[in-house]
Amino acid sequence: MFSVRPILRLETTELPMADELLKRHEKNPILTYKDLPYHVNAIYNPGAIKHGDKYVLVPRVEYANRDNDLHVAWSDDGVNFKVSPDAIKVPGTDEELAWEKHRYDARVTKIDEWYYLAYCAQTMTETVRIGLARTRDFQSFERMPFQTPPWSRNCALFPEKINGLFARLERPMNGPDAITFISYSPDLTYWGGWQPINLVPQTWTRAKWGIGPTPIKTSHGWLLIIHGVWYALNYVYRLGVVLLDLEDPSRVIGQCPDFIFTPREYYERVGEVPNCVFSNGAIVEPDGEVKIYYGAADTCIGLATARLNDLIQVCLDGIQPPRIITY
Ligand code: BMA
Repeated sequence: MFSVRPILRLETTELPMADELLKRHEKNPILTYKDLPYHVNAIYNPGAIKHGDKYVLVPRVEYANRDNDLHVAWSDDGVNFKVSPDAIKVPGTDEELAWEKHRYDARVTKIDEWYYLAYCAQTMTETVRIGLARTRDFQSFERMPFQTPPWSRNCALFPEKINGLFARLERPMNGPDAITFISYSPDLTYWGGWQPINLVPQTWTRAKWGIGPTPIKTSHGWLLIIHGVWYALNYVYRLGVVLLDLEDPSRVIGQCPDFIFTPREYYERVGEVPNCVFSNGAIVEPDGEVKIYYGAADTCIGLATARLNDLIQVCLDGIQPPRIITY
């Protein structure tokens, strides 16, 4: 668990505006299609974790035929990554592999000595469900049972058992009625006890919302970075943050009403899917810095950093009443 220094009530003027909590890295975008040794369309939406003293990303690579698969990228400093030229191989029968014409949006969770990758497994005809693989070293991978029937996306395992059971978040549907659920399992095969995660809807999440990276355990609750979507001319993808109860993570105990990150830079505004920042990977450093890796415009990868304390604070500040503007 990441225990943070006690949060003092900060003067309003000292706490950055929600939209200024994350600082973009000066080397952004840190990975682009040019980082593969052959012709690809895009690299984005990486899962992220530390393995020993190495930073590991599991990005989605979109090839020149527009199939998608997961690769591994390694770094000593969390900024300069080298991407493996080959996709991760998850052994499977023909039937299993037919579910996985595309693999993408992996959330990486360490439980005991295993790293689990919960990813979107999508067929040729775009039916999508959650696949699960595990590895100890990011070199060889074992297949685990499919986690859901179709349709489900945005899944992450919690990094420890809760009340003696594995726990996960996933979103069984798409569209405005899509609800993120928590469920529990004794063995990562049989799941039950579904409970919805009841966020207070905000305008910027109204089209849909889903989880971001694997939940982060803190002394104040499970910190969950989310994505939220609403229309401009097209969908606009932004990031937000909520806090879930440690014992019963279906309970939202804090929620920042504002988004904390929104497309502003050229590489976030322009690309395959414009106006999109989407994160499924974050790493918390021992000093409380959170490295948030994100896909920008479904085209490349950016890095933004925040203070864990600040992210918790804006959740605890709570749901603000609607701002009433009088003319
Ligand atoms: C979501 C997922 C993400 C993608 C985003 C924007 O629904 O498919 O992988 O980055 O849309 O296209």
